[in-house]
Amino acid sequence: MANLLEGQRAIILGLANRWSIAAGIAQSFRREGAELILTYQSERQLKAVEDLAQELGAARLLQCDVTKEDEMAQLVDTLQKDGKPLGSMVHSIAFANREDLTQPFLNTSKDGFLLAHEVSVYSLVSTARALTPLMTEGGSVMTLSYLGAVRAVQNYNVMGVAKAALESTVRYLANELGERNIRVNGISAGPIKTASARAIGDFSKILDHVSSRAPLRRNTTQDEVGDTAAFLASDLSRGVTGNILYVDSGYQIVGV
Ligand code: NAD
Ligand code: IMJ
Repeated sequence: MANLLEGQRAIILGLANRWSIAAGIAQSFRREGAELILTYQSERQLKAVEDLAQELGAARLLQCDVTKEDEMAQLVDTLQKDGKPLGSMVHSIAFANREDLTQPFLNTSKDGFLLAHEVSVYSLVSTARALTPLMTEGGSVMTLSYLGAVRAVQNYNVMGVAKAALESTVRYLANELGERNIRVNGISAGPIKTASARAIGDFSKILDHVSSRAPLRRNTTQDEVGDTAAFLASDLSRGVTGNILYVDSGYQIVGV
């Protein structure tokens, strides 16, 4: 079969290092022939992502902190000047204050609640508003979610509430953007040891718990998420929008 994304321009937001889910997605997209535009949050990630972007054969590597309007405007300006239509956009960004992922949920501060929602949810709305005008031939928008959106997962707390809002955002955006032939979906990934996960205590226990109970009896990998993302970016998924696809070894379906 021909490469799924041959000739497609794709932007992937949220690359921090080679363990990032965004890196797994970039690798799948590249293998399928996409032209890659990668973004990272700040200078802090620059060294790690520079080498990675080169390895991945990225066409562009741009800085974009989603809380900074000038950086968002600069990003859109750069892509507009390239004058090529965008085929897909991947949103792989989340943040909450560490204390809000360790303390009781009841103690979540208003600032912490708003920060988590600004970075992890509102940014899907703002990036979609900024970038979908470049999807002049239709397109595919996707974001990353987690089971904590629909279950009470220990310590996930305010991030779970934010992911619930993110999944709802997927449905509202899908409903509006459908008339421009732009599809919007979410991938709910099983636990993966990335920088955002490593910071969580006992993460190895979570991985062992899931891999012993999931139907596939193993943990999820970045490349499994990457290949589902490639499907969502491709014409193979042309009839799929407003959905959350679980890439979690089947863990989500299991009961006691
Ligand atoms: P990661 O740390 O590699 O990626 C998170 C990214 O968010 C980083 O690149 C970080 O720079 C970026 N980010 C944070 N604040 C930002 C801001 N203000 N502006 C721009 N970027 C910002 O970790 P990851 O696990 O690859 O996370 C990617 C996505 O996958 C997140 O939405 C996360 O919730 C989701 N997810 C992760 C897992 C897991 O177990 N690792 C499971 C399901 C879903
Ligand atoms: C995160 C916290 C608590 C439980 C968790 C996670 N479980 C999993 C994650 C069970 C799988 C990872 N995950 C799905 C995330 O979305 C992580 C988001 C995140 C992580 C951090 C750590 C460092 C920090 N802020 C963060 N903000 C968001 O300071």
